[in-house]
Amino acid sequence: MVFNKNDVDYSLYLVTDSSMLPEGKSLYSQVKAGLENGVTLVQLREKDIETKDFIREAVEIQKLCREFNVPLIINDRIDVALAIGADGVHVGQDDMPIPMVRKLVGPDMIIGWSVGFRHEVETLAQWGPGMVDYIGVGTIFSTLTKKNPKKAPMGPQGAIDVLNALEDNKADWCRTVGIGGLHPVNIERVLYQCVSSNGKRALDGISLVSDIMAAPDAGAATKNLRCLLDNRSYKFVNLGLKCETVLSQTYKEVVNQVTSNRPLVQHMTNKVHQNFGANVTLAVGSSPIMSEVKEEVHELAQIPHSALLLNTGSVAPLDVLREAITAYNKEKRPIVFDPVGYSATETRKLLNDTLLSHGQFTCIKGNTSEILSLAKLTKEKMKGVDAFTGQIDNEMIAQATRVVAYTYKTIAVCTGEYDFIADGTFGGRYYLSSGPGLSAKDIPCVTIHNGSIPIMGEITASGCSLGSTIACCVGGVAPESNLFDAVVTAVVLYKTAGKLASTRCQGNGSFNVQLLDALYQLFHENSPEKWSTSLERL
Ligand code: 3NM
Ligand code: MG
Repeated sequence: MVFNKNDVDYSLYLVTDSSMLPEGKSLYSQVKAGLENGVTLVQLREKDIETKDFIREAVEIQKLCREFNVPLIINDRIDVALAIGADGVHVGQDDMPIPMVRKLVGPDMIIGWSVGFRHEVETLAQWGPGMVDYIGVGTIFSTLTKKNPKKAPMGPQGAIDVLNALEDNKADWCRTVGIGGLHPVNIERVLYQCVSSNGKRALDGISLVSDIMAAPDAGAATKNLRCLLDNRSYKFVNLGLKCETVLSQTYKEVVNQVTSNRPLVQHMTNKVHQNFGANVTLAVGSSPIMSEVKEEVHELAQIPHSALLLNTGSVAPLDVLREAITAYNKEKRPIVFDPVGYSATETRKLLNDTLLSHGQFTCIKGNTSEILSLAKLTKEKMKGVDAFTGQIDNEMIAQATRVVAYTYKTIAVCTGEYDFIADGTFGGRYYLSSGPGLSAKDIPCVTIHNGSIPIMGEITASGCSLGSTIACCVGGVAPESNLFDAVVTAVVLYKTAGKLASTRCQGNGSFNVQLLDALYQLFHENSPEKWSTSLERL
């Protein structure tokens, strides 16, 4: 085949496996169905086969691929690739070293390499162009397809690290495909989240085995994948900074919608927060349900206007949390994530990172310690779960909030005397090959202030209950609404209530009660033109 290896379309890369074919299907028929419906690259991967049989199969599949003008890559077996004149080879970290592969196959053949870590990218960058043409970035999620996996799943965050390493090392010639456990339920999210931090690079495609090879209808499966790749719009979010010129109008509208829709807010939260959070939810016109039952998460997620508050202060078992994330993501219902004490211990960090890689969150809310450590801007351990008290300026907090929003493609909220809210959602758009161009420092961010309210830090669960309030607002607005506006409204409402309560209370006992009363009053009056906070766009 005459093709320019620089023009290869990596968007939908099928890797074969003859051990998982459904009854009545052959390797040939599955690959053909894939090619007919939008597969752009094929890799023949046979782990247990005699050379003679591999060659016979490779020649057959090569003929098929040529009919569709799609390149054929051979896994591991450089001899087979050379013997049949394949278009490329793919090797792993434990296979033949890349410089030797290149020497054997010559300059024109595509070479692919499995990469999971930054140092591997540094190596390929040192080799320079002309060695590795593309990398399989993985394993992204756990998969049963690869026997004896040697790497732990990296999640989208690990893939972002690899993309960043490519950018940092100026390896602009190297294309990328994500691989490992990719299925329609997570592909949009992976494409959406995996963008280098400078905004310049996104994945060039996805590579997968079982979703097509094991599909009873491989044609339909491929068509579905093709749709996800071509749509480029993640319907989970529906955003873009609107935050209308007349802010009080925006707040009023959000409160009106919450009032008429009365969202059900499922709380998976810590024991300290449970009772107060339920009362705060009621105060802002919503219904709380404090359920940590795995069996009912899907049912709850299907209720119109449901939302999930996931607070990791003291937690339900991991499988329950993961199932809840899966359920709310599946129904495209909002999740507010509160990574309590993110960096207080290694255990908490690991738990939170595991959850963050498991799903898409509408909003991530934390105090300065949590947001700074999520943004990797501080290595300082938190003492307990209290907010960071060291010297820190607002510019740095704004930057950390933007980094968290950008990294997790979410609306990030950092609480403190000044609250910061950044919108990293890009309106749900996602990209192949080149990213949105903007980096974290370019995304919208606002700060909200109404003077210091020290007593806010003297009661338990005040931060957690802002999480409840946000969940009520993002759950309560109409699905086509701007969720950034909903988050801003929740923060402004809560802050105004805090201020009002602080002028009415006599100590932290009555502050608790006054805070609930103030929320109730402000929400039900719904006269935001009287609210005391100021909002500044940064
Ligand atoms: N390589 P599925 S993961 C062949 O991480 C392969 O390098 C991987 O199969 C890597 O799409 C993998 O069925 C298997 O999860 C991917
Ligand atoms: Mg190999």
